[in-house]
Amino acid sequence: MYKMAASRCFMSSFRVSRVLFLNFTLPFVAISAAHAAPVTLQNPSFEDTSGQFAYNEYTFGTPSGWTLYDPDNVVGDPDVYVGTLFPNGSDFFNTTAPDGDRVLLLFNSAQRGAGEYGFEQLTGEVLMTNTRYELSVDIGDIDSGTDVAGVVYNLEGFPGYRLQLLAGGQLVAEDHNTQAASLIEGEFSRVTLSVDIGASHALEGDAISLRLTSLNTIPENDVALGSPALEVDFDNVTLDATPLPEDVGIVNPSFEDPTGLTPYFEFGFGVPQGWSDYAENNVTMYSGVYQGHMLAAGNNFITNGATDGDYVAIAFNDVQKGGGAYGYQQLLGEALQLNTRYTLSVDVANPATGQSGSGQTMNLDEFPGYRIQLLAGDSVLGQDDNSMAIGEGGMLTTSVSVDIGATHPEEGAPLTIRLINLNQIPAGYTAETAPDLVVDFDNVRLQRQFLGQ
Ligand SMILES: [Ca+2]
Ligand SMILES: [Ca+2]
Ligand SMILES: [Ca+2]
Ligand SMILES: [Ca+2]
Repeated sequence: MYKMAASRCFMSSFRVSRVLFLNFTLPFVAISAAHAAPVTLQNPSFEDTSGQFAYNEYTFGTPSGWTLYDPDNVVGDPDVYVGTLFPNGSDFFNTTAPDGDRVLLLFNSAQRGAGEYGFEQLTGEVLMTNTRYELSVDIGDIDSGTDVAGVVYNLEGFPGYRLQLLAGGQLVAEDHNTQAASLIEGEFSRVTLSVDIGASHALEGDAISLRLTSLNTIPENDVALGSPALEVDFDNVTLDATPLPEDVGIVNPSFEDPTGLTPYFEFGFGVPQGWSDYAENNVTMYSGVYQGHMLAAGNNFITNGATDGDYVAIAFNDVQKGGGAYGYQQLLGEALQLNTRYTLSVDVANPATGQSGSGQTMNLDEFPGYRIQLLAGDSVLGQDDNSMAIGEGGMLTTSVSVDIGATHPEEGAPLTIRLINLNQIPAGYTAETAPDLVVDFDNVRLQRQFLGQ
């Protein structure tokens, strides 16, 4: 049926094939932790005790770099202590401090249940979009014990904790005691609060602060525990900001737009909107070399149909076999940026022999090879040169990832994507005996991820 006359007059018979739409969720792209940028914090491990009152293994007062958070005026009672503890590895905790010598101490025996309190810190950073923030801290559930002065403390149970990430004083994300059940008496546990800020956020540009508190909740089994003092300890606070991948705009990335295409049964012939012709040896000038899109129904050339939407791009050839690679390219409205990872993903199909809507069976038994390229100016930044073995009727996702460093000769040059049918004659065939040589494409995506300076 592809053997249409060059004049492209249309057959009058019409038969619609059964249409199945199957969509696949593509796997989440893992974000490389290597690009996490730590946010500078003051006294994040509570080792700086300047300005505090030292007493045996304790210091009392507000740790340098931190600000008291005490909306209910819990702190100030003589039996509420905030400051630091030097765990010796046997009393109170089974280990020494997770980092350095000291940990933050929030101790309360006289204002139990009187309100949440703790410390907060304003960072020098502002909230950025397209960024993952990870606030991590070691949380200690202190056990009962005897201090250097010989005083015995009942510290059974745990009063709860809260970690908060704020911008402009407004809450961005919090961990409201979600890991309490996994904390162990006498141990520290590292807890991470993670939040992804997308392309927009109401608090973008506002100064980031973080807050660590004791919920100061009286345990349900308080009497059985002997009405213990309520204490939470913290150590080794870190805040990482990792740029998230952002989508780069592509016109008609899934080939759903029929604009400018000439319909013919499940096909639309022509160069899809947003894309332009790419051809070696002017191969696409020949009748019998078809570009366009195809309604990719399941069981019709592509077993599971289009992976995104209803249509795929076609690069079909039954007359110029081996005559030169061809396909599509798109010049993007995006210039090459330094210190950036670009990841180009394309679904590539090897259509199987099947019957078109016109009733004609097409022999597509082999595969002529594909090439996916990302260019800046005239330079190929990265490519997949036919690395995937795609079974007949199958469609697989390829990913081309390239890291651009601090300098690049094509900095500022516009990016181009190419989707190519290599048009290679399969082994064991000649140009005369080869089946029709077809590659299909769908779901083109390009992401950029800032790698840091
Ligand atoms: Ca420490
Ligand atoms: Ca405890
Ligand atoms: Ca599509
Ligand atoms: Ca095939």
